[in-house]
Amino acid sequence: MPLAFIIGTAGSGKSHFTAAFAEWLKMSKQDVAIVNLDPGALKLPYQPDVDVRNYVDVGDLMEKYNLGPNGALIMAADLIADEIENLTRDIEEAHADLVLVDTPGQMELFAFRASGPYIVNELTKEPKALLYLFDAVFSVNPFNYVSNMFLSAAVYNRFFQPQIHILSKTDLIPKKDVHEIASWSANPMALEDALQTKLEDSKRIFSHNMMQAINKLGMKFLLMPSSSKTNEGMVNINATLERLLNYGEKYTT
Ligand SMILES: Nc1nc2c(ncn2[C@@H]2O[C@H](COP(=O)(O)OP(=O)(O)O)[C@@H](O)[C@H]2O)c(=O)[nH]1
Ligand SMILES: [Mg+2]
Repeated sequence: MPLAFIIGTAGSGKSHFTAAFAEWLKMSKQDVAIVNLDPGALKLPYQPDVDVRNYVDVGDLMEKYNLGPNGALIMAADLIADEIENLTRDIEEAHADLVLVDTPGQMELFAFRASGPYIVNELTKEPKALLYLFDAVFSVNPFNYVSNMFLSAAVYNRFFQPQIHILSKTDLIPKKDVHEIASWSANPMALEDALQTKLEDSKRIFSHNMMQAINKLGMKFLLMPSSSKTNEGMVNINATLERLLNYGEKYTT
């Protein structure tokens, strides 16, 4: 069964997106399972079908190795890799047509340590994709937006899996800002204009060079607006995911 990994910076809305998208899929009669891969999650907005916390306990690690919360979280992220067999078995037992995987709160613990790409590779040999979340509130500033673009490219460079780019929490910003951010993803000139208007003359060369790097790296994607509060975007995201994972077939046959 295909797997979709939800990824993004801390607080970008991964867990709530996972919950809302799963609910939306269930209402559309899709058979979906949810995996929680965040060993540090205290409260989740969904009931996971598979939960890494059954195998890796951050509290136990703090006690056993005399670690603080950060050290224990790093250790926990690495230990997930040892649980691949258990997680794979649990996922198979869920018998779903699509599996949504909510990844650890702090993205670097997953994307920028050895365990993350190992887990993504080993968890299944079936088609998979990453859903990378851009926080809308953070992305309103074009410089933040560009930082996030580079981060998403760094994530791609770690996993080399098909990646869908999502603008999360759009209910928190005005519609015109949603359109503007989406226009930056569709049109590099619009982004360059937005950067230029925010800069003093002396710094404009910097933004110009940055745009050249973006164009050279081929960092081209269409950002898909979404809200876990209003379910905006779920239809489009699902259609894109279906195309990526199943070449246009439904998850359920
Ligand atoms: N208004 C609104 N708030 C959201 C949305 N998605 C997440 N949030 C809030 O953003 C915060 C972080 O969300 P969470 O899903 O825990 O982020 P994660 O760390 O990436 O898993 C929480 O307080 C959520 O209630 C959304 O679509 N709309
Ligand atoms: Mg989370």
